[in-house]
Amino acid sequence: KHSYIKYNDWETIADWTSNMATKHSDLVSRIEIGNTYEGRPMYVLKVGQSSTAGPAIFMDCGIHAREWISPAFCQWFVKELVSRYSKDEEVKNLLTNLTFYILPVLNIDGYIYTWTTDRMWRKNRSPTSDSNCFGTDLNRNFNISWCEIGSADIPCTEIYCGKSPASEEETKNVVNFILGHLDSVRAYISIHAYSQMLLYPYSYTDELAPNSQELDEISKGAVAELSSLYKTKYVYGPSASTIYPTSGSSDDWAYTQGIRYAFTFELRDRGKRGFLLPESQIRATCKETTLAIKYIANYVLSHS
Ligand code: 0X9
Ligand code: ZN
Repeated sequence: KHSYIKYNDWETIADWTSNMATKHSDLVSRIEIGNTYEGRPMYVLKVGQSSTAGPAIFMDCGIHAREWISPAFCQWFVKELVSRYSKDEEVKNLLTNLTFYILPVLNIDGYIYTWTTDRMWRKNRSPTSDSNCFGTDLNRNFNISWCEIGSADIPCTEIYCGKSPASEEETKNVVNFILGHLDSVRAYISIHAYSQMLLYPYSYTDELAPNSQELDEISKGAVAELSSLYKTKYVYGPSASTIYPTSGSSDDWAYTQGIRYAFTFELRDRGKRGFLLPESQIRATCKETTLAIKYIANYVLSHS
């Protein structure tokens, strides 16, 4: 049975996407963007008052299979939007004037594998040139400085970049969706765990992004909002120097497609439980993160 304060398995999440679209058909529709390597449909929930063709925000969760708090957050955020639409002027204003595209689990095959076989699995589940090793790191597979830094062309590593840029079905489906919506998508937000960080481009180089000052200001505001609830400490900054350099990541790719507001969140905690964040922390983590995302959404709305 689905719960916002538990980790849900994929089947439960898939049913939930269908139910949200049915029960809240005025605000939510479900879009299939293609299949995973193992053939499962990938779903994006489009949330907003469908009449408006305004700006849009794309958010992905669950690129990395073991980061269970990430899909939990995407589910929570959709619930927050639909349940507060009629009672909360801020949410009403957001949903009237912009569209959220929310991908609750990007790496579905990997997510299922963490439930059935290996809780610490990170990558997707496609075969590689090494018959002993499976999986590409989808956050190294995008076509931006592909396989140059903070990634490896060795299939058995956790940061394997894949056999070519966007070689993976999951990557291709996201790329095609974004390219098809480039006229409206103003922000790309990728949700990971853990470390309590808010990162903005670039990650593939130490150079500062053209609007890095603006991204820094937004991050400062978003982190202030997040911390206002439970005093959770976050650091923010350019990804390469704040966490470590990576190439082929989704945020840098989106940014170089012209999406000027690109962010990666690393949610709770700072390492005590790490990827095994207890269910008792889902509610607080989702509540504080919601404040940060709303802050970014309000900024994007008033600057587009
Ligand atoms: O290594 C990663 O992909 C991210 N850390 S995680 O522990 N969730 O795997 C960090 C990504 C930093 N790079 C970008 N923001 N591009
Ligand atoms: Zn991650």
